[in-house]
Amino acid sequence: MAREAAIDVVTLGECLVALIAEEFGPLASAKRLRQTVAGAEANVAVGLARLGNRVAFLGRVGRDAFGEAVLSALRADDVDVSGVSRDAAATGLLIRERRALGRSNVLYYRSGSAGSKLDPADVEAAAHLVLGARWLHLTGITPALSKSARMATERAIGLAREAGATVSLDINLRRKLWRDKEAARVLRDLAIRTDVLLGDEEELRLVVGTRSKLDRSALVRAAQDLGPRTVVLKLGELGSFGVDASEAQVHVPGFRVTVTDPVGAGDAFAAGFIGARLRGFGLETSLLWGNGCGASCVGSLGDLAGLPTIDELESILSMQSTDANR
Ligand code: KDG
Repeated sequence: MAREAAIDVVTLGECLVALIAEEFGPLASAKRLRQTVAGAEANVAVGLARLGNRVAFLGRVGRDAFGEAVLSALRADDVDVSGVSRDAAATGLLIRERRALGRSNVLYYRSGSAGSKLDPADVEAAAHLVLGARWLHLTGITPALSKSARMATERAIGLAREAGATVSLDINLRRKLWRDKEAARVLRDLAIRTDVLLGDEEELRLVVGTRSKLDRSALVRAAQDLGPRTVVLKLGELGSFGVDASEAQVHVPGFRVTVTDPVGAGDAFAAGFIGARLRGFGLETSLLWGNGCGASCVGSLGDLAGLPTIDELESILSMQSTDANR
């Protein structure tokens, strides 16, 4: 008898409070910091929930006010937080500036945080959620947090494999958390065991292990050779490029959009892409959904504010046709 999945997607990692400078410029002179909630996997969880999916987030937060803030934000979007426990350590915090041009500097206050204490026992305690899900989404941030968080990631893959769920990995290289050499080794080892691999050019090159500049086609092919059936190269404002088991490669151009805050766009993209896949859409439409969610996200300050509902996404998509229709 077919098993009715209680949850569509499970994801795990560290959800933090983010204090984001409201005005542009260096953090040292920021006057106002806006309190929001962030964390790549939690962003994807909220993005998928807004698209109508049943999503569970696993992790730890502190028994402090910021832990409360994280839980309230996830609950407000109907993300299942039954797999989030409260830890004696503090909830992780990040503070970031806003830049009109170039990357924004980020300060992390997360070493030894509650989120970094995630361990395989947390995944074991939520095994029913992972075993009942259709999809497990991971990012390269969680294994960079601590040895126990890395082992939790491994355990989640094991359970998802047992359940026959699809496993995706968004590389999300965070150089403030680990060195390239270790990141490449660990992330390649994870990529080998995933079905869907997402990353930008630099991240895919790191995982593939090449210093040479490959063209898009060769890069996604090389990543596919590691094991994932589907590889997505995120191109920012230029859209996205992907390959899947059909072997066809597709480029879907990005949306023209006024950028208020680019951070979180990659997570929004992942939510859109996975959301489309879960509805049975092909590669091209899934890339389009990813682009649409990414474009919607960058229009608002903070990672979560601009994540679209399904109605909002449909209205965005009606403004753009795919390559095939041009
Ligand atoms: O992708 C956005 C994330 O970078 C942000 O929400 C914080 O998860 C985060 C991190 O570890 O950098």
